[in-house]
Amino acid sequence: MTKRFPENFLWGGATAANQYEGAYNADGKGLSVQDVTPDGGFGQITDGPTEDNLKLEGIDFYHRYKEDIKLFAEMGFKVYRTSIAWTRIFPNGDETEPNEAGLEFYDKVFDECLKYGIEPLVTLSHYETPLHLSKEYDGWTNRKLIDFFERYARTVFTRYKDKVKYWLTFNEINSVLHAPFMSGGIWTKPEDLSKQDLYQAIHHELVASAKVTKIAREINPDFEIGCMVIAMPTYPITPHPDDVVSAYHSERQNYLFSDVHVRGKYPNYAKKIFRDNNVEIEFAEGDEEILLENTVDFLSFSYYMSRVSSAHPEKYKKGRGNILGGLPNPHLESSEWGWQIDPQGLYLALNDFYDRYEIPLFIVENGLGAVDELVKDENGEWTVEDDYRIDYMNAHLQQVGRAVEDGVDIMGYTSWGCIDLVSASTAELSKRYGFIYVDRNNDGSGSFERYKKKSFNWYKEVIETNGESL
Ligand code: BGP
Repeated sequence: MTKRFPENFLWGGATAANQYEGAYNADGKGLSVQDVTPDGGFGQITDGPTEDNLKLEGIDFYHRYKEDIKLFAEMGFKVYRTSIAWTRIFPNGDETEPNEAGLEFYDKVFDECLKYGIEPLVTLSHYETPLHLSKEYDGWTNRKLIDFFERYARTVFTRYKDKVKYWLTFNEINSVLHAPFMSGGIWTKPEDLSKQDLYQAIHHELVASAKVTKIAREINPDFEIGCMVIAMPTYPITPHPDDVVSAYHSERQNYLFSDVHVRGKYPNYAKKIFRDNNVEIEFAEGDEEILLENTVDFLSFSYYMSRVSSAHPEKYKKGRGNILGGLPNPHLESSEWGWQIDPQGLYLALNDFYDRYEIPLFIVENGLGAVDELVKDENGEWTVEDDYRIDYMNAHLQQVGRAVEDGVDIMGYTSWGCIDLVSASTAELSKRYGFIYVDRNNDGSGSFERYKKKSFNWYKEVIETNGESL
C-alpha cells in the first residue's frame, strides 16, 4: 500500500489561549478584547468582564495544562498549536517591560509539550488584542501597534527560541474584514468604520507580520514562520458567467492577504479593490522593502466550509448558514450551526494554494462543532459516541491524502479544538470540537473534568498508522 502521508507529517490539534486558558486576570494578565465579548466575536461589547462570559474561566487549561498535554501525548500528537495571550506578556500592550509571570507560564506549557516530543506551533495573535490598545489606539488602524507588536514578538521569540520552532503571526488575518473588533482590535463600530481605515489596519498588520518575520530570523534562523488565513473556496451558484465572475471576485478578496504574505507585495487586482472602495493605502518609508524581503516560509489556513456566490444574491433564499455569508449549497449537509460540510472543498483549497504559491502548506484548523452527550460505555466509563465527528474528520483527511497524492506539499494537520473549548463566534461551550470532552456547560456549571470521546482512540490510530487507517 502506498504511504500517502509523508513520514514527518505533523499530526496534532489546535487551540487558542483566549478560548481555553481561563484565569483571565491571574498573575498580572491584562484584559483582552475577548474579556468584553460574552456573546462571541460578532456580539455586543460590554464595559468590562461580565459573569456570563465563559472565556474568563475557559476550560481552565491555565491550571490543568499538565493533564491536558498528557492526553494529547497519549493520542500521539507530534505538534500542538496554541497561542500566546499577548496580555499575559504585556498586559496593556504598550508597556516597555514584559510580565515575567506570563512568560513563565508559557515556559511551563512548552516544556511540558517537549517532554513528550510534541512540537509547539505558536500563534502570536489569535483574536487577543489587548483591550487597552483597542480603546486607546483603535487597534490596528493605528500604526503604533506595529511597534508594540514588534516588542511583544521579540520578547517571546527570544524567550522561547530553543523551545518553539514553528510560529504563526496573525490568526485568520482576513477575518478582520468581517469582525474588526475581535480580529483587529478596532474599537470603532463596524458601521462607522471607513474602508480607508479598515484597509489601512490590514496594511499595518501585514507590515507587522513581515517585520516580526525578519526579527524571528535574526533571533533563530531555524525558526519557520507562517501566515494564517481562512480558506473558503467559492463556487458559482450556476454556470452563468455572471455567477462565475462573482465567485472569482470573492475568492480574490481572500487571496489578497496570502498574496502579500507569500509574494511580498500587493497583487495587481488590489488596485481596483482599493479604487472601488476609495481607499489609498499610506505606505511609510521602507514598507515596500519590508514586505518584499520578509515573506513567509509556509502558508497555514483554517478550513471549515466552502461558500456559494451569485451575481444576483437577492434572487435566492439565504440560509442561516455559512458564517461569512454566501448562499446555501443544496448539495451539502450542514452542521448544527449551519456550517456546510464539504470535504472536497479542502482538497480544492490545498490544490489552489499550492498551484498559486508552491510553498509548504499547513492545515491548522478543521473540525466539526457539535452538541455532544456524555454516556456510559460498556465498561461503565463516561464517554461521547461521536461517530459524526469521526465521519467528518475521516472524510476531510481522505481529501488531504488525495492532495498529498497530487503532490501538494503539506506539513501537517491540527484539528481545531482538540479539547472542548469556548466557541469564537458564539462564545458557547455547547459547540464542541474536541476529542476530549470537558464537563462545563453554557451556564458556567460543571466539574471541569475531562473525558475521552470515541474520536480520541480513532485519532490515536490515525496518527499511529500515519494516516493509513483512514
Ligand atoms: C476559527 C477561529 C477559531 C475557532 C474556529 C471555530 O475561525 O480561528 O478561534 O474558534 O474558527 O469557530 P467557532 O468557535 O465559532 O465554532
